[in-house]
Amino acid sequence: MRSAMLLPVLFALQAGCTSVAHAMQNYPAAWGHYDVCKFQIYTEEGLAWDYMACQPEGTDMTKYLRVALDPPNITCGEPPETYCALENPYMCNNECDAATEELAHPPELMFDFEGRNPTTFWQSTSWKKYPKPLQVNITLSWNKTVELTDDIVLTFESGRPEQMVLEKSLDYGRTWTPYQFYATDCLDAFTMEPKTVGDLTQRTLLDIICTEDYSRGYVWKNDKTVRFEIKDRFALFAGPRLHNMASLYGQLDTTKNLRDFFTITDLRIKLLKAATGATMVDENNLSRYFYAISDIKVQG
Ligand SMILES: *[C@@H]1O[C@H](CO)[C@@H](O)[C@H](O)[C@H]1NC(C)=O
Ligand SMILES: *[C@@H]1O[C@H](CO)[C@@H](O)[C@H](O)[C@H]1NC(C)=O
Ligand SMILES: *[C@@H]1O[C@H](CO)[C@@H](O)[C@H](O)[C@H]1NC(C)=O
Ligand SMILES: *[C@@H]1O[C@H](CO)[C@@H](O)[C@H](O)[C@H]1NC(C)=O
Ligand SMILES: [Ca+2]
Repeated sequence: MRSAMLLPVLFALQAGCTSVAHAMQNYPAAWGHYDVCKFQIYTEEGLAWDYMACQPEGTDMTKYLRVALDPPNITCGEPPETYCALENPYMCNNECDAATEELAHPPELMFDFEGRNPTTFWQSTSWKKYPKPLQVNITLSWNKTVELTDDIVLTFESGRPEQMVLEKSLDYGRTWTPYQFYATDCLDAFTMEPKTVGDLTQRTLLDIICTEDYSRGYVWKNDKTVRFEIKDRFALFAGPRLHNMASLYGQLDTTKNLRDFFTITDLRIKLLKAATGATMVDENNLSRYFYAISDIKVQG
C-alpha cells in the first residue's frame, strides 16, 4: 500500500515538471486548502516554471505549544535536592530548589532562548526509587496540525537517555504511533535491530527504526543531542530534485501517507531509562541519575 502510493510521485519527480503541471491544471485557482505558487526550476531543457501548493516557511513551533509532564510532580526541587555528576559521584554541586528562581528547573526552560551561558534546563527528580524505573512522558501539544520542516532536536544537559521513544499523534492525542526508538542496545530494549537513518532507502523512508546513534557517550563527550531526522528522510523522498521544503510539501500533498508521516498535532518524548554510564547502577548514590533537557527544537 505504502510503496504503491509512493511510486506515482517518484515517477512525477523523475519525469520533470510535465506530470506535475498536469496535476496542477486548476492553476491559478487555489488547490485544496493551499494557494498555488509559481517558481522556477531547472530541467534538462533549461529553465522552466513549476506550480506547487504554497507553504509558509518553517518557523519555530515551540512558541505555540503546551507542555505536560507525566507524572506531573516529576520536576525536581519539591523538596530541594542535590545532585551529583554522572561521571563523578564526588562532584555534587547541582542543586534544585523549586522555590528559588535561580535553582528551579521548570519545563519552560526546555523552550526558552538558548545561547546564554550557563544553559537553562528542565530537570527531573533523581532515581531515588531505584529499582522502580524512572520514567517520564513529556507531551507537546499544538491543538493544530503542524507540518515538520526540519529535524526535531532534543539537547540533554546531563547524559542522553539509555532508552527513549519519540511518539507522534495526528488526532490531538487520542492515538499515538512511534516515530523513532532510541537505545544503547536496541535488541535488548525494544527487540529491534539497530539501524541508522543512513540505512533507509526511498522505499523504506517511512519505516520506524531503533537507533543507537544518540545513546552512546555521556555528557563529557561533546554531543548532547538526540535527533529525529526529518531532513534526511525528505532528501530520500525528493532525490536530487529537492529545491526547497515548500515545493516538497506541494508534492507531499499528492500522497497522503507521506504527508501524514511528517504531520503532527502532538509529540511525546517517553524517557524510559536515564543515562547510567555503566552496566551497574551505583545504588549508594542514586542522585547521579536523572533527566535534564536544555532545549527542544521543532520547526514546522
Ligand atoms: C508524585 O505523586 C505521586 C502520586 O501522588 C506520589 O506517589 C509520588 O511519591 C510523588 N513523587 C514525588 C517525587 O514527589
Ligand atoms: C553521594 O551523594 C552524596 C549526596 O547525596 C554526596 O555527599 C556524596 O559525596 C556522593 N558520593 C559518594 C561516593 O558517596
Ligand atoms: C506514559 O505514556 C504511556 C503510554 O504511551 C503510559 O503507558 C504511561 O503510563 C505514561 N506515564 C509514564 C510515567 O510512563
Ligand atoms: C483547540 O482549538 C479549538 C479550535 O480552535 C478550541 O475551540 C479549543 O478550545 C482548543 N483547545 C485547547 C485545549 O486549547
Ligand atoms: Ca533552555
